[in-house]
Amino acid sequence: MLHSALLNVMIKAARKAGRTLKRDFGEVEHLQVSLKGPANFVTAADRKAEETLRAELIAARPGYGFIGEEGTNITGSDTTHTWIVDPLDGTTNFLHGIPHFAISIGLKREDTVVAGLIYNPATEDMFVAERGKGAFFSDQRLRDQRMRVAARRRLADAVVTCGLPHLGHGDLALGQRETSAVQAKVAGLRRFGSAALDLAWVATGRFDAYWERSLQPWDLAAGIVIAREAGAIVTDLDGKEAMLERGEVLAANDAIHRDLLKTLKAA
Ligand code: 2AM
Ligand code: CA
Repeated sequence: MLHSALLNVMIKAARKAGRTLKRDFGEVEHLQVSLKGPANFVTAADRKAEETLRAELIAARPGYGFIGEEGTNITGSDTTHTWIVDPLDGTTNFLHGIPHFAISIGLKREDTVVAGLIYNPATEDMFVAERGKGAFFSDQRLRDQRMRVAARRRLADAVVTCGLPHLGHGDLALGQRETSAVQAKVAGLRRFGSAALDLAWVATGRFDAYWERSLQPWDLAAGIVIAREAGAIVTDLDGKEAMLERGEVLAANDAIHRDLLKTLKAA
């Protein structure tokens, strides 16, 4: 599979930032025993990755805007295009030496995300999509396999992943009502800690569905186009299109999406 010039730009940037992140992740594993912990080190790794991504993406598409989780906010001369970037999604996992984290790069044109890339440097899992052109997966062994959401139609067969409120973040009572309601109906409920990878794993069919609240645009942008191009229905928790504005998401195939939306609304 030959990727477009646009995807090649995104892949090159992600691989470059990913090499450094992977090296830093190796260091973090050794820092667990120090009293101060690796927090400052991780913040530095995060910033360094954003700086690499910004430099690479702006060099390749000079006019585009750029919004990054670590605070970069550039308005470009071409105001129709904006990169929406999370240099390290799943920071808590990274900090704890858990190899489930990702670089997420979305490209928004006007109000639509038209391209997305999610890359886990620890496993080299890479998920890419362009609007209208399908979604593709590659890793160390597999090259560019087309992705498709899982075909399971019943909640009773579904393995569902979610995000959960945690210390100082989100509505704990609502989270508990929602997880209880879903738990009672599904084959399994999971919490992996990276919104980007949760969406990517729905696209590959590993998870049947994913929902979460209290997210930021950079957690979601790339994953929205990747999941959609793999055949997922992706909406906010009202069943509408305001995922980025409301910071919430539900992604699944049509049948599971319909039933899960009903379950969540009733919770
Ligand atoms: P992060 O690792 O880049 O912070 C976990 O539920 C998901 O929520 C992760 O993708 C995490 O991204 C994201 N998230 C967004 N805002 C967050 C916050 N304020 N605290 C913790 N996780 C947050
Ligand atoms: Ca994030």
